[in-house]
Amino acid sequence: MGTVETPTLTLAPGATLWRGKLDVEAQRALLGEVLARVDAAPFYRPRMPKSDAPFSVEETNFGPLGWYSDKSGYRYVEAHPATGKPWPAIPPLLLALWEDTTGYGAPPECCLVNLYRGAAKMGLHQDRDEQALDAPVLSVSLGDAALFRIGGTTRKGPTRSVKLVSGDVLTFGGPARLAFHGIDRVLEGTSALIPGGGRINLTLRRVRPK
Ligand code: MD3
Ligand code: FE
Repeated sequence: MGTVETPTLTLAPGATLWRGKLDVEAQRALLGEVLARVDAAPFYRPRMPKSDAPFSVEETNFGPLGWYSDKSGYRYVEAHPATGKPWPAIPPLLLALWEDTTGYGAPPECCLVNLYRGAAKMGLHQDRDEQALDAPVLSVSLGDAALFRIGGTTRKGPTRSVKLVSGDVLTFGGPARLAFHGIDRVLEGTSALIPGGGRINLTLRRVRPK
């Protein structure tokens, strides 16, 4: 699928960076699959639990379950909050990538799509709304480069910063599955891939046990 063999980098035990895994042709093909689905499931701005403050990131989802956040809390939902329709199917290119890289014996159930424009960022957090914590998480970066931060499984303690560029793929399994992570900032204008600019991150997760 237009993937290239590049050295993989271990960022932390269980956290693997497949730098440049998708070549530009594969990035364009994947972006096409993403944008075709965004027409039916448009980006919306989630809100923080309790405070109701808007995220700086816009989101949508593909797959049987979508990750959603509003004043009531974080949860997985089966339908788009604005259209009420089921989320579009996960792009086939991503299902193939999941098989290729994770070896997990069941497909992902959620593809969260994050759109970063302007000053959008994501604070340090853990992904722990899933029951299937034995499954790895897979992330694909498209568009502008970003500064990604990853630490350990407690909020305090050392972190490291890694620049992610379009076509990079990350997998987080085992001890890295509950690592704190976030996006400090996006380096605006570093890629021309996305119409209108910005960065799209696709995160694949298994939610329920096999
Ligand atoms: C490390 N998204 O949506 S992807 C998220 O680039 C999220 O949009 C970021 O964190 C983004 O929850 C980072 C990299 C990532 C995703 C999931 C992880 C890193 C992870 C799960 C466990 C550990
Ligand atoms: Fe996360």
